[in-house]
Amino acid sequence: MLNPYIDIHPDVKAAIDSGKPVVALESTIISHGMPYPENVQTALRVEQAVRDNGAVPATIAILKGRLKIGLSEDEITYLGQRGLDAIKTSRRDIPFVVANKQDGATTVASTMILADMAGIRVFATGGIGGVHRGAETSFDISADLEELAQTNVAVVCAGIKSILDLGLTLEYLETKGVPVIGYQTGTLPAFYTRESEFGVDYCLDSPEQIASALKAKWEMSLCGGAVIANPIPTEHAMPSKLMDSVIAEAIKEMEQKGIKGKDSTPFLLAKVAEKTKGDSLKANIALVLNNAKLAANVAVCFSKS
Ligand code: PSU
Ligand code: MN
Repeated sequence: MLNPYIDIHPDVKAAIDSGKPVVALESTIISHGMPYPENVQTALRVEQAVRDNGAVPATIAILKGRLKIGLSEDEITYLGQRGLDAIKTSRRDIPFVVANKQDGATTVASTMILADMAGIRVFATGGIGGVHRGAETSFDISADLEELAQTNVAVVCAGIKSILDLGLTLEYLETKGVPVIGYQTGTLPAFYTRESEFGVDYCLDSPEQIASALKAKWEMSLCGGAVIANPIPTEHAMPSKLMDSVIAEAIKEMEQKGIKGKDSTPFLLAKVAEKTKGDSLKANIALVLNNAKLAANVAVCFSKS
């Protein structure tokens, strides 16, 4: 039974009730991941990409304390305009945002939680949180990883962004039993670039193969999610040397300013966009659209299986 805090958009509800494919989309990427108005334009284009590929989009957020599964165009615009004034909401924050009737932008972790409440199994975003560089002293490990360990939602992303420690993030996911699937690639994509020095656990070439692995996992009650790493389209990939130096500078500035905790990721994303004069934003938009398409294809196959 659904909890009394949830509102499901009628189109999403109709799709869920009739077993049609649905793709969840997060909202921290809208409020904290991109500037206005690109954030709103992108969120609407991502929804359209899901529709164009045969699934129903459900952008997830908390508005005035209500858990929203599927937003209207006006609600997406509202959230995009609120930007950093919306509360970046991860698992620990949900009850407070709800009790105080606030606006919360959901991270990967909390989007997975709300998608699961509504019975949505496939989710598309740009990048997931992970183990931050220097985590051996800062202990900064995203709650996204713990969520992937326990909640049955598959997350399509463009791999792991190198603001994070890719190797440690993979180790953490392995410990927690979370598979990292490369879509048509054996190497882990690093968000802005198609490749990194790390491999994926499984290279799968089709949405059908991904859907059947997910079905087998969950039918055996093996709890938890999966990371589906989809490389950025070649024409939008950024030079890896450039990104390495930009990210290193951004991390240095973050340390000098003493920025920590939940502010780290939004700070780094904004700095990288600033330092690449918007090129990284273009790449970000292209990869999210690409992920929406793959997620819709997987959701279609999953709904038939
Ligand atoms: N990575 C991106 N773009 C984003 C995020 C991560 O490339 O917008 C957001 C996602 O919502 C993710 C969150 O769940 O940042 C992780 O934040 P933290 O590291 O504080 O857990
Ligand atoms: Mn963190």
